[in-house]
Amino acid sequence: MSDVHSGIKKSADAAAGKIISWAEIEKLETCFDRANRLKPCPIGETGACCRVCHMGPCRLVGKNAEEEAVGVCGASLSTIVARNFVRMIAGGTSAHSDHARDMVHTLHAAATGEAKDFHIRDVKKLYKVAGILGIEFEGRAVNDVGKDVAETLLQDFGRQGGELNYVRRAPGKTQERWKKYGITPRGIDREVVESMHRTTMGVDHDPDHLLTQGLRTALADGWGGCMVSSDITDILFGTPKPVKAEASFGIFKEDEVNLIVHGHEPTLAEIIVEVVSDPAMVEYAKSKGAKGINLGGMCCTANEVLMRHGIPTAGGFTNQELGIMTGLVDAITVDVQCIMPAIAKLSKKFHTKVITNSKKAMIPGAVHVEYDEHSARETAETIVRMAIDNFPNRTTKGSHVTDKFPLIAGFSHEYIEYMQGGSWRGSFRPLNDAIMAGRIRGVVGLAGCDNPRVPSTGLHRFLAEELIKNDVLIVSTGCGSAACGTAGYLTPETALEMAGPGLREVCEAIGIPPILHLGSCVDNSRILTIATAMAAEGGLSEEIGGMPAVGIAPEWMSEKAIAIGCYFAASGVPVIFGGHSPVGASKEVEDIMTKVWFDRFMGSLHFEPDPEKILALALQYIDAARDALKLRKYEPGKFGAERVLLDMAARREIDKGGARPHVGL
Ligand code: NFS
Ligand code: SF4
Repeated sequence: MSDVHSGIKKSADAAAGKIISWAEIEKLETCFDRANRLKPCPIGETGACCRVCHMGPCRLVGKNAEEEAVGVCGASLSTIVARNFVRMIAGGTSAHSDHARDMVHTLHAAATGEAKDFHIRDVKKLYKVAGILGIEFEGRAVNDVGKDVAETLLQDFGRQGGELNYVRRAPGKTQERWKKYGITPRGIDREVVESMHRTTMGVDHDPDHLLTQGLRTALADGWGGCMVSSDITDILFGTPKPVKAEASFGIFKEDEVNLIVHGHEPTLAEIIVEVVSDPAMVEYAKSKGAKGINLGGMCCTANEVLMRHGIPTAGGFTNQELGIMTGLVDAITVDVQCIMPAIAKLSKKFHTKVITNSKKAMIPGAVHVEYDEHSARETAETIVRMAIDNFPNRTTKGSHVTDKFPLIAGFSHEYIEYMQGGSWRGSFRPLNDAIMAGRIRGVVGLAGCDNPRVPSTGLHRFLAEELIKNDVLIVSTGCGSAACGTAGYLTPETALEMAGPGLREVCEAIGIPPILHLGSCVDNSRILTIATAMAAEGGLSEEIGGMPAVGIAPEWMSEKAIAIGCYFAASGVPVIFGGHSPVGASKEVEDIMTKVWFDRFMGSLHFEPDPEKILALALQYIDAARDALKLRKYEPGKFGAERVLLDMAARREIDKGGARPHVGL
C-alpha cells in the first residue's frame, strides 16, 4: 500500500484511521478508496456541464470554454453554471422540507390521537410557536392548539402567494432587504417547483435572475423547512438542554446488542429510544446472551437523539462504513438522506443487518421494515428484536476500536438564552456585551458534512481549534458537531484549554463550552433564531447582516449544505465553503455570489479549498464587521471596561427569584 492509502491520510480521526488501516489489510473497500479511484469529473465539478435537455449534454470545456462558448441551444457558460447551482439549492431544500412536512403530519396525527405513540411533550414550545403564528392558545386544550399549529404550518408548503409564516420571525431590516430584491419566499413547494421550472431547457437564462430565485428557494428552506422541522421536533420530543454523552466507535459494547439509528428523521428513533429501555425487551436481549441493549447513532438522526436523550454518536457521514467494520453492530436502521448505499453490500461481509425504514428510501440488499407513524411502536419493536436476534450471530471479525470521548450537547437557542440570565431574565445581553467589549471576537457557525476527499473531519478540527484560539465562539451542527465530538472538543475542559483568554473568560463565567452543539442540520435554523435575538438585543447590528458572524462548511458534499449556505447568505451571513467551487467555471456567477449578494444582503458564498485561507477570510469578515459597527478593536487578551458577568451562583439566585446583578461587560 502506498502512502496515499494510509488510513491516517484518509481521516484526521485516529479511531477512524485505525479502522481504515484494518480495512486495507482485509481488502474491504470504503468511500475513501472510492474517492481515490473516482476522480471528480472536471467538467461537472465546476458546473460547466449541462444535461437538462437531450440536445446535450453540453460540456463547455476546452475550445467550448472561450468567451463565446455556448451549448447547442445557445446557453452561455454562466447560465449553465447558475442553473446547475439553483438545482442544487432546490434539491437540498426538498430534502429538509420534505422531512419537515412529515414532522408536521406527525404533529397533526399526534394532536388528533391518530398516532397513539406520539404526544405533545413541550407545551411551552407549542405555545411559543402558536404565538408566532397568531393562534389562540390560552384556555384551549393542548391538542387543539397542536392541531391548529400543524394545519397552519402545513399551508406554508403549498402556499401560492403571500409569504411564509416564519418570514415574520426575521429582523424587520432583514425582511426589508428580502422584499426589496424580491426574495421573500412564498410556499416552500412553490419555490422548489419554480426553481426546477426556471432551470429546465429554454426558460430563465439570466444568471443573476436565476440565482435570485435560488436565494428565494433557500430562504424557504431556512425560514421554512428547517425552522419548522426544529420547532415541531421540539414540540413533540422536547426542547434540548445540555446533556452528557459520548462519541466515536468506542460507544459500541462487546457484551451488549448494538443498534444504530442513522439518517435524519427523529420520529422512529425517538420510539426506538423508548423500546430499548423496555424491561421486557432488555430481558429478551439477555435471553440471547447479551447484557443489554446499546443504542447509538450516526449522522443527523444521531444528533436528534443525542440532543434530547444523550444517546451516544458513532460520528458523522464518513464513519458509517467504518462503524459496520467494527464488527460490533448487530443492526443499523436507516431512514433518509446521507446513507451510503455501500453499507448494504458491506454489511454482508459482517453479521450486521441493514434495515431501511422509510417509505421513501429502499436500498438493494437491505431488509425493509416500513415505518408508519400510526404504528410506530410496532415498527420500533420489530427493528429492536431483529437487532437482538442477530446478536448471537456476531463473530469476532472486525476492527474492535475502543476510542471514545465525552461530550456535551443540547444547546437549543432557548437554553442559550436561559443560561445568559436564568429563566426569569434570559437574554442575549451578556453575549452581545462580550462581543462589543472584544472578549468574544465574533461567532462562527461550523457546519456541514465531513468528506472523504479531504482528510475527513480534519478541516473541521483545524478550524474549530484555530477559531476558538482566536476568541471566536463556535456554534456547530450536523457532521461538523460530530467531527468536533469525535475529536474530544465538545467538553468545556478540552475546549477551554484551547480557547483564547477572552472567550475562555466568558465561557467560564456563563458556564458554557466554547463550541456549542446546536443539533442536526435542520437545526441550523436555531442559528438564524440566535442571530435574530442578537439583533433584537441591541448594541450590534439591527439586522442579521453586519454581525461579526460567519458560516463555514469546510467539508460539505450534500446539496442540503448548499441550500443552507445560501439561506445564510440571503439572511446576511458571509459563508465560506471548502472544496472546489461548483460554480468555478463562471467568474460572473462567482462574482454575483460574493459581491452582488454582499451588496444586497450583507451575506455571500465563497468556495475556498485551503483551510488556512478559510480561516483568514472568516476572521477578515469578522473584523470588518466589528469595524463597521464601531466596536472595540479586537486585540487578544485585551478587553473593554470590566463589569460583572453573570456566574452560575448568580443565575441560581435569579432562578430562585432573587435580584439580578448588573450584567454586562
Ligand atoms: Ni447535513 Fe446531517 Fe452530515 Fe452533511 Fe449529511 S448527515 S443533514 S448533509 S453529511 S452534515
Ligand atoms: Fe445543451 Fe442547452 Fe440542452 Fe443544456 S439546455 S443540454 S446547454 S442544448
